[in-house]
Amino acid sequence: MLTGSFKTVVTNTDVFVVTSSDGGATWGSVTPVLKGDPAQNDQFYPWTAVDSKGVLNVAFSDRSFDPNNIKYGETLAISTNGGTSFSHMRVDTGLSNPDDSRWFTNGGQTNGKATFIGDYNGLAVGSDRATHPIWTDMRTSAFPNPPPGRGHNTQDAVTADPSPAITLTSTVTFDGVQVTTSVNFNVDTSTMTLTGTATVTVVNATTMTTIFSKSFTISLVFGTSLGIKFILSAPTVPLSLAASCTVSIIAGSATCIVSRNPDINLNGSVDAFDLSAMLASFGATAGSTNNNPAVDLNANGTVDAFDLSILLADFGAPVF
Ligand SMILES: [Ca+2]
Ligand SMILES: [Ca+2]
Ligand SMILES: [Ca+2]
Repeated sequence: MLTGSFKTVVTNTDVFVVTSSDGGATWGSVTPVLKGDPAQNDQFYPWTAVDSKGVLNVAFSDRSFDPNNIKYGETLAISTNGGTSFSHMRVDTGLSNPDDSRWFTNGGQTNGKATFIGDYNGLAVGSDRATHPIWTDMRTSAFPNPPPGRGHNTQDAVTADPSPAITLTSTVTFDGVQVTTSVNFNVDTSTMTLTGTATVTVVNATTMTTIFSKSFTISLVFGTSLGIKFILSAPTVPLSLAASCTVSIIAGSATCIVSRNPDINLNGSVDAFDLSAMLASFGATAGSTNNNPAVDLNANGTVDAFDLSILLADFGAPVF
């Protein structure tokens, strides 16, 4: 029994799985789909679907993204071991406020009427193993000017492909050369791996003569972080360049930033050697006795905080 205002009641519902292998005569242990911080606040309206490879998908509304436990997003949890453990990802791109109910409110005001966000969510998996969670979405940005007497009457259907292609081609002029970075990756959420190819091409910005070109084969496990960073090195002479690439599994996108190579000693990792090399020249400019152009990562003529932030952001990232 709940007493007092529904606005002030503290709730913390969760989503669980429990299995039976004998037609429901007996049941195993109850397993929470989310644990720790991701399970904070309310998770509700779960739906499950199993794909052709036996991967268990569970989608549900999730208030863990709002510290106030009001707005909800949508989480997709994935188990490759029959529900013993789960990885999870957020699949919505904007939170919904249940007080913006489409049926009984007007412009976000409840007008003393009950809010209503539907009776259940849905989830289906196609023969291509793409998962399709569906929920009542009430973000105001998608429908900022609802008709009079209606709430923010928008609903989204969202799909999450287990093997989406992530591609990027970007060209920048840096350090007097033109650098083109392209990536083409696939994501396998059942093995949590990112695989594909990346190419870095460096050409003379004036003559367009190729100075360096290399294609990299990449396979990286992204784990539960659902994001990954890696460095593509382009060992040009006299100063080695690099593209620092970040892939967001959730956004399905990649970005690559070109700089001088943060793996300053070219030993295959961005590490303490590189940091100490930078600190030895910190503050140096062209005329300084301790100047080292290789550690001026952004090529602005000074070994400065910009360079340090690039190195720290790349610290520990694998170098190809
Ligand atoms: Ca919870
Ligand atoms: Ca290094
Ligand atoms: Ca600099």
